[in-house]
Amino acid sequence: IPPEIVALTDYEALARQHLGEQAWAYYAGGAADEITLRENRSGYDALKLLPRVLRDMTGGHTRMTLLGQTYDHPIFLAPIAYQRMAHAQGELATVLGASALKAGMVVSTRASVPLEEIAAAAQTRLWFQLYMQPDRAFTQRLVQRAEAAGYQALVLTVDAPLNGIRNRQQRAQFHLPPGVEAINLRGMTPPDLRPRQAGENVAFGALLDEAPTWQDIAWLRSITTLPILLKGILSSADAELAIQHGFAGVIVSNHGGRILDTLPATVDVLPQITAQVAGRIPVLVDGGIRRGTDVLKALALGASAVLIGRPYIFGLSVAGPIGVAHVLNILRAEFEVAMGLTGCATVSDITPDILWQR
Ligand code: HOC
Repeated sequence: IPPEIVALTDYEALARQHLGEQAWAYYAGGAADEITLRENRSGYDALKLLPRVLRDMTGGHTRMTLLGQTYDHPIFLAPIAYQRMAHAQGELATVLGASALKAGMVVSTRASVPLEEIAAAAQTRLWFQLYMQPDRAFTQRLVQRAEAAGYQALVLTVDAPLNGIRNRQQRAQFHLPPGVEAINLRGMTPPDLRPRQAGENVAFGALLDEAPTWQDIAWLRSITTLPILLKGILSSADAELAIQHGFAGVIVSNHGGRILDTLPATVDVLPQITAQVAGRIPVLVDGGIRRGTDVLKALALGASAVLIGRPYIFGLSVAGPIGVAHVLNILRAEFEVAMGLTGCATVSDITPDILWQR
């Protein structure tokens, strides 16, 4: 690792060289004008911290419990598709980096390595991210494979029943490189990847007819004993529905600003959702987290944990498993410093009063 890489953002410029134009457009880009992509980030910068001093910090640590399990720190790896586009070993390299820092990792339905191989290489807790497929039998087999391989939770992503308008990818004429595919979906083409006739609807009467609804959740719960988190909500009404439908947790997410542009930053809607949920289930958040102070702010707003996406992909592309571990290590250390300097000895000490009110 070059010594000048000291912060997550330092990986970006290097990653751009390693990834090449198309993969860079895929990973770094967002939807349309990328307003949400930018605001996910600037939302954290706008929040200011208010330290408390002279508190007893003896025995401080970053450990936390989630869904009945203990984690060394509240930083997870978000599901990201096709990681062999960023590094030859793809998700196998990522899981080694995650294991080194004991970070929970959420593996994408569209991983480019078989989910069983990722699990076999893991020395950390894995969750499996699920896109429900119109073919229920296929979805059930996928869930059974994840259960059998030892994944500890399912993360149902619901904010992308169809893809966003990705102008940056279009301008770069993005296509998957040869040899990289959603290998866990072999034998089944997801609706959005099916060829379309000229003039055919892109959403209504097509993809949206096959998209899952709240009515499918009871079925999903009936085929698994794993806890299921709902990923991709921004509305407190949907958080309430998630509780009513038996979800074990929610992940506040706008899909990294990649699907619909001009959605609010996740950090801006987080307080309404944590207020609505009121501790009944854990609330996690992703989008825009680049600093330990961002992790601290998310927890102060009531999140139980955060997920990072692009930063670890950039680390992966530059230095494989070591890059992923380095990104996690930098962020975890920054979080510890931010806790220490605001007077929070444990994550349960992180409360809204460490956020400055103008
Ligand atoms: C219609 C499905 O998460 C990404 C991935 C894949 C999105 C699939 C959209 O590129 O953000």
